[in-house]
Amino acid sequence: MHTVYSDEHHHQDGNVELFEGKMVKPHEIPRRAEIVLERVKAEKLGDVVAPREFGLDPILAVHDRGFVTFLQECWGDWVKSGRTFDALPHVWPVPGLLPAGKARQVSDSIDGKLGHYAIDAGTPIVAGTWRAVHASAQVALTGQRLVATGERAVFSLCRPPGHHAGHDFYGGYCFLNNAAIAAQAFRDSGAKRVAILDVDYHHGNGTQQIFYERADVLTLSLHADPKQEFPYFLGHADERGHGVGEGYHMNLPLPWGTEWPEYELAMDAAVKRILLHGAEVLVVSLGLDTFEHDPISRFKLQHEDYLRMGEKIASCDLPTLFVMEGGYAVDALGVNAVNVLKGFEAG
Ligand code: SP5
Ligand code: ZN
Repeated sequence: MHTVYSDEHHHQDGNVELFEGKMVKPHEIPRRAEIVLERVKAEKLGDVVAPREFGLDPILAVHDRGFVTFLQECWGDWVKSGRTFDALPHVWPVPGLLPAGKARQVSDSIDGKLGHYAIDAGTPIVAGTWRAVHASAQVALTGQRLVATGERAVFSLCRPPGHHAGHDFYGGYCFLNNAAIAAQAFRDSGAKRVAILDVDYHHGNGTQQIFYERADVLTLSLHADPKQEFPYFLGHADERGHGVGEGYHMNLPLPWGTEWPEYELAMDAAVKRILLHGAEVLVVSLGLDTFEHDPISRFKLQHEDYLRMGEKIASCDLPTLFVMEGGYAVDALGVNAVNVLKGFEAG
């Protein structure tokens, strides 16, 4: 299996995230991608290839133009306003703030803009953020092209991750939704039915939102119950899509403490739904923060469980693009990610 990788991710290297009431060192760090790359090479998974450049069009097929411009210009505006440290929001337009019928307006102030587009204060924007997130999307798109032109499976080693980013919002360490951009590119290169399976510990709220009213891209997410975990406000089992998209989203929330036997049952339900959809291609949002020693998560999957996860994904028998998402037990991240890919190849 080829791995697509770019060093550009190093440009996203924030100093702080707001976490449990404190400003702490970010969990989402460059070392994450390095250690996965090292394991890919050590295990001889296959060639490591550089991304091609597909430009902005496939990004704008998923994301709002004003939002993308904000991501491109944020750091410059932040610096112009006299700040030198990481850009984080501190005020948000909660739904009840505005009178009925009054639309939200984007402020001229960078602080207003940050609150407009961000869902959390855990996702720092720094000088190199746009450069890194643009490259991360190109890594996903390059993997998409390889699968669309005949590879059975490709690993897009994306960083920063993407599944919390929606049409016009960012957060949860995510800026552009790499998996959604790739899925849309599959549609635009001729696939009629696509599925996105999200196995990150956290609910893939951005992916859910982007495809919520569509029947062509089936989205499924296995995650910690939002009653207990980030992103807290959605990811419930009764969110099933809307309009023509009704029935084309599936949430499988699981409780803290989930181990492989329960996780496997949820995966079986997901695989069954993917096959029923008649998907021609599968995109996997591959988060490894379900690991028992993940520092911010509370599932209990073990190293070997990731081999089984890969076999289970292979049982869909579909051309598959793996897109890297979360996972913060950094020392174990390479082993766990590559175990999924090796399990897939054996399956
Ligand atoms: C891509 C990805 O995995 N993003 C995750 C972002 C999570 N950020 C907020 C984490 C809040 C965790 N609070 C700890 C709850 C105790 N289990
Ligand atoms: Zn996660």
